[in-house]
Amino acid sequence: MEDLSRRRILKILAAGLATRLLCPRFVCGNRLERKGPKIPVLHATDLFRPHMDPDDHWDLACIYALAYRGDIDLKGVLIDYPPQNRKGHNPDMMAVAQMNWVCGIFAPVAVGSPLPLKSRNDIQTNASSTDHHGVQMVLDILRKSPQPVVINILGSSRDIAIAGKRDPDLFAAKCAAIYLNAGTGSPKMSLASKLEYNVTLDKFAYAAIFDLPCPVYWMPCFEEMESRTKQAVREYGTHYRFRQDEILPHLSEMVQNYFAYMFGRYTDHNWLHYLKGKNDKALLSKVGSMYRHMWCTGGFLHAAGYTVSRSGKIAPLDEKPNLPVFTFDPIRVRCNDSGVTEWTHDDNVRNRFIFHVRDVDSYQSAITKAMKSLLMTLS
Ligand SMILES: [Ca+2]
Repeated sequence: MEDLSRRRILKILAAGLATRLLCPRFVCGNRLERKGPKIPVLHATDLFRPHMDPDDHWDLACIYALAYRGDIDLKGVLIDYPPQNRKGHNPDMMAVAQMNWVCGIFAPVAVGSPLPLKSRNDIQTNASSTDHHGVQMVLDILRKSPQPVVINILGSSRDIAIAGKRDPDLFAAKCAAIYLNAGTGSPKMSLASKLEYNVTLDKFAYAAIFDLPCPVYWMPCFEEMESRTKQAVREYGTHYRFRQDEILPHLSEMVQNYFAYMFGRYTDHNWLHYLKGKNDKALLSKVGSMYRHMWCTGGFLHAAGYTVSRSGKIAPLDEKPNLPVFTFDPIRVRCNDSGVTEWTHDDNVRNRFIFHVRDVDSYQSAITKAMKSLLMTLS
């Protein structure tokens, strides 16, 4: 009996070693093993139930897929306080609970400040501890993390701006990078330009992010607001779109249920049983035929150490892949109190970068394929 167990253990160890030798960088299969330490990530998002723009639910699934693969250590999810005119919308704790459960991880979740900034240096000294639920989470995660943390901003910049202005030394030491998904990437915005939605959520906060003493990877949502109506891919805008049935039917039954629970606008508390139930095929087929506008995917991959080839392959950055479909270029950038930006290329700058689409013809298909392969790793 003892011999049999020993033989089985040796067999398992030998199989593990063979897998490592056969797969050059990562272990084969869905659960990947990173060479270096996982990148700590804090995800700040305007994720609501019922949903507003469902792109944040797609983004949440992508960030959890990176955590599930072992690329990142998801330190927490910070959800914006619902905008003033959206009283029926609550921070979607249930979507976070579902993704935590699907991935077998335990990321905490907090809610952002309801108080708009009064200036770009406003740290809201009179705010209550509930007002600063999210700000405290940001500061706590940065203080406790042995490694510097990447912060993704997908909605309002408010909580990250307050945290950064309250403790700039902490941000200098412990914020690895902010991936700022907001604004327009035209090199010189006119003062009359229409502001992008995430900027309008808190203009002072958006401006404050450009002041912080940490690297900022700026991901303007559009090159200019006029390109939104044309829906074209532009060099200095992250926007792309995809038809949802390019990806949805290829996902696991549970992940399809995660999306259906959001698309169905359920506001009950049945999140676990819904996740484990049968797929609502009629609902999934209806939403499958709809297009989804997206922005943030390239930044998630870049923060985790990847880029995307023009054919849609996710490629490690340290292998310096040929012809990536996007890069981040060093820039000198200024943002005034009204959220109006002005920037120029500058190879000497080490802490400000702009997202640059290197091939506008293949970006949309490449990034959609990359997202599909990422989400298909979730079981
Ligand atoms: Ca968003």
